[in-house]
Amino acid sequence: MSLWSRVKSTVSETFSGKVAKSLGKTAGKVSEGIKAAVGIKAKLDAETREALEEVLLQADVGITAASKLLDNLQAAGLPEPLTADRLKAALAGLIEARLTPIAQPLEVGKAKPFVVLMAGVNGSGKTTTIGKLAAMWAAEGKRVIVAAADTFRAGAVAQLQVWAERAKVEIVQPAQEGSDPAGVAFQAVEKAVADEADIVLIDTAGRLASRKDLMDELAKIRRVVQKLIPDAPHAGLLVLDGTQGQATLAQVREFAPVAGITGLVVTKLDSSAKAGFLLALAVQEDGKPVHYVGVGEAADDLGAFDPAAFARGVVGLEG
Ligand SMILES: Nc1nc2c(ncn2[C@@H]2O[C@H](COP(=O)(O)OP(=O)(O)OP(=O)(O)O)[C@@H](O)[C@H]2O)c(=O)[nH]1
Ligand SMILES: [Mg+2]
Repeated sequence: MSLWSRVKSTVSETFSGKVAKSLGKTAGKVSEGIKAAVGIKAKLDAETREALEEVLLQADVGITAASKLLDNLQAAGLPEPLTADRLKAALAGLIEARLTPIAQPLEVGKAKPFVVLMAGVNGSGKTTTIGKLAAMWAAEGKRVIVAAADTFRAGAVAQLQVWAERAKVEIVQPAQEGSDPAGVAFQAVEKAVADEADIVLIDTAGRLASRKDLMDELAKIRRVVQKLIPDAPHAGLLVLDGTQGQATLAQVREFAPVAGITGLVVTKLDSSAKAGFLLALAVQEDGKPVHYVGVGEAADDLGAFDPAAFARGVVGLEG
């Protein structure tokens, strides 16, 4: 290893670099598949197209998004002989273009306090994401309060407490296990108003959308918070487990109306072999913005969704 590359690898890695690396599981399949597909004919004919479609489907891109990408690729008229590198570069450009419209930052300065409700299925990464966001915003000098409104799972409050201590932010906790989650959310927002805090992050218990009683509870949290601030929660973030691929699309449809979902966070890209599902999210007509992606369990393993880094990472292009 040269001195320079050793220096580069020890100096703090950029988040985009982390994203590219974290996509290795998906990229491995895509990269090998592209090489094999191009190896057949070195041109983009029907047979190559079919092989590429198979590659995209394996990465969980989904049939609709895969067809659109391949139509774009054919329209681009790639020079022959087609090489894997040329194809990867072209595909990365097209993927980036598809994802750019849904890559939108979350503007937390729009209200004070800015109230964020987190929702999602069990284990999707809600509490971890709250911890990471709290750490990030606190480091920017914002005053953050987290609300432990997961009063359902034993250990959920303690888990959030660890994150709150680490991020040095305040936490509002239930009086006892099983307390009304809406009450905890109310108290946290009330405190944020009194203390002039900038951001409130409300953690909620994981739930399946098929449980109407539990979904009603999310609606109740929103209603109760609205008694204090009529246009709150200002953001409803649905946390999607990136390892679940296409299965997350149904979660978006089901949670959106009840939980007032305004945007998405995609976690566990580092463990996912199905990261292509973000393209399926992007081609949906009501495509929700993706604000953040998670690439690991540490506090700094969360960052804004960068479509260029994602696109290059997912096809296995360096840097
Ligand atoms: N590798 C990896 N693991 C993650 C990421 N985000 C969360 N996790 C892990 O996923 C597991 C579940 O995370 P939690 O934050 O507890 O998920 P949750 O949605 O709050 O879970 P419930 O409250 O039980 O519904 C934990 O082991 C986290 O460390 C990520 O981006 N990458
Ligand atoms: Mg949790």
